[in-house]
Amino acid sequence: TARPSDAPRVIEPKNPLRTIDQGALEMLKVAQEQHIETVFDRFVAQQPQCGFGYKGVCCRICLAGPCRVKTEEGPGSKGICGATAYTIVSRNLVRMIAGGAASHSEHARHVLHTAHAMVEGNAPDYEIKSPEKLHKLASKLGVSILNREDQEIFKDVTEIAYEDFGRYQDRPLAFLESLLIEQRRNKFKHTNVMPRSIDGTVTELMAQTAMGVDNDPVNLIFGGIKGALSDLGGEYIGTTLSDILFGVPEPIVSESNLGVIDPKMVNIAVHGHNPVLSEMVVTAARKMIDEAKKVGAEGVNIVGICCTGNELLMREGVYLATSSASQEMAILTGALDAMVVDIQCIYPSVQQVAECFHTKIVTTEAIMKTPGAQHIAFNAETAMEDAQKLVRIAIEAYKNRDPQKISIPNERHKLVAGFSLEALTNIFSKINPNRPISVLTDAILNGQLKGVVQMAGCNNLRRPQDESHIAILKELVKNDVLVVATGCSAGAIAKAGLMSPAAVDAYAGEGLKSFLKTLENANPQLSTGLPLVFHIGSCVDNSRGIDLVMAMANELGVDVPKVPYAASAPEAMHEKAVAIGTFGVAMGLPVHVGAMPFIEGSDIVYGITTQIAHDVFGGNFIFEMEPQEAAKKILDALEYRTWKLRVHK
Ligand code: XCC
Ligand code: SF4
Repeated sequence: TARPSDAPRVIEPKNPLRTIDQGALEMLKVAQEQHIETVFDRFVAQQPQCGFGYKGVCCRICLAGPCRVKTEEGPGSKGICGATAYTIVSRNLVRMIAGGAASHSEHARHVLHTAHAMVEGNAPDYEIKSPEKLHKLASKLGVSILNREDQEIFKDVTEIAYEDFGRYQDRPLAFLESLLIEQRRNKFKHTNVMPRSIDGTVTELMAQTAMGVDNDPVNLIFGGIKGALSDLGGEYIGTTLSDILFGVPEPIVSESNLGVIDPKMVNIAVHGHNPVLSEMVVTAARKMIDEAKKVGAEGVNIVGICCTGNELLMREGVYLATSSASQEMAILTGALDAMVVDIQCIYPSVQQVAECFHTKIVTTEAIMKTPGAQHIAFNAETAMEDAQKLVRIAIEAYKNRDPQKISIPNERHKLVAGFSLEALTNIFSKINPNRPISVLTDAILNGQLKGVVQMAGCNNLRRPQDESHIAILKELVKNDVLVVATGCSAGAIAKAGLMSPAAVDAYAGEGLKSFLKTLENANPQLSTGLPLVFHIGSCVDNSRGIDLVMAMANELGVDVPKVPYAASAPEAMHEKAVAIGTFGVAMGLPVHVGAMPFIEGSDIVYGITTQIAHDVFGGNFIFEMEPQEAAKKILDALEYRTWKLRVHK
């Protein structure tokens, strides 16, 4: 069990060079020379962070608090109301999950509103880009597709999605159910964690964790699992509807790291998570080259940051400039004319950094504003017009660039992204058209691959940015693990040049190498070759990973806890990551987390997450900060499953 430590375990807490990203490191020099404060300085200034908060034993959910659990015994071992460490720790954890579920779902709701506006004829700039995906989803949801217009079908699908959010309380989430294999559906029903509405579950969790309500850690954590499953339900709505509206990702070539910012172009960074507006910005930019030329630029260059970047990279091949911890660095290049932000993971500091340059920050969502930044409200009805306004702001700002202040790192790396489950299935089907997923599962059964790991999650500066992502990735691929990646983990890998076909020879073990080569030979249409790591998308696209693991379970004829598939969030930061990790465990996966969540203040809660969860759901958390150790534990978990599978086949 856990050994509570008194303060966060931070690597070299006083060292301001908290990144291994070469592009970010170059910009960090500029920041230091110009005395511009960044996240790296603020991280150091926060050290040492509060040990009570870190252990999860600080409660401030009622005005009698804050209460901190100070001792093991006596009145000081409880909050004023009598809440013990296990109650306080689990309540805090569950509220983080609720926050994550709310975030992902709000993102999905926004895509849904846009889809709904479109089928009602109120969003003329949007269309159904993937009727195939619509038909497939509709069939899974029980919506008739025979002799019906796509618009009609989509309307029914959006109705079901709205019901999932909250209109319906008498049945489980339809989208979530359609994603699950039967064994998991039954498991969630029997353990009473199947959510009935996303909004209802988040509200219920807030009520359950309020002062003087639930204080049973097991009941609380099970509530958290239900919250995490509604997070997944929301993610899946986000992914599927985005695919229908903007297209299902297919392998696509692009580049990553700050060197993609082009001094000769008007540069616009799109940052956040939601593709609904940024997709329009990309289209608008392609049409506005002439306007850019009028101010002396060669064109408009859209670059992505965080998951908006991932969404656009996957579908449009937009360059991925950088990821979460280095978002300020894009502005420090002095050549970013505008940063258009939507929601989540946007540092409030970007406005302050922008004020040292000519860069315009523009917020676009009603729930996300920044003092000093311009706000252009997104409106589905006038999306293209709004997008053009945004591009025009950047073109105007370009005129104010200070050439003295421009310094763009040379760092940029080729990559291949766009591996939706559909794309992967298509690649596998060239070898086995009838049972495409067996290509993957057979490679595991015959020992060519050790299994699959889904790398996900953020940056967390307790360790140097990207260091853990890269170290764990290298260890996994060397040991013949097929890695799929999302979010800022995918960002870390891309920025370091490891999402390229060229990286295969340098880093893949023999088994993985031959597996990828076989796929390549069967798929001559993929002229670029296959990369070392398959980018499966943004944070909400972690649902694609779940889709993949369900397909593998089906193919193998087993429940998920037997599938050699693990997840890893080496540098988890956001509440969303807590929710994702939790649904991973509920799905039956070993889930490595490299940034300790705030639970060490209670051995009971630690035990529930690492052991009891395993007994009930077949998945478990692996908390390990040290990347080499983490890789070893992930490999062990995979090997155990693979061994058992082979024995029983
Ligand atoms: Fe945010 Fe999605 Fe985390 Fe990156 S990985 S820091 S949540 S952008 Ni999802
Ligand atoms: Fe303190 Fe209890 Fe109030 Fe929490 S709910 S702040 S432990 S009195």
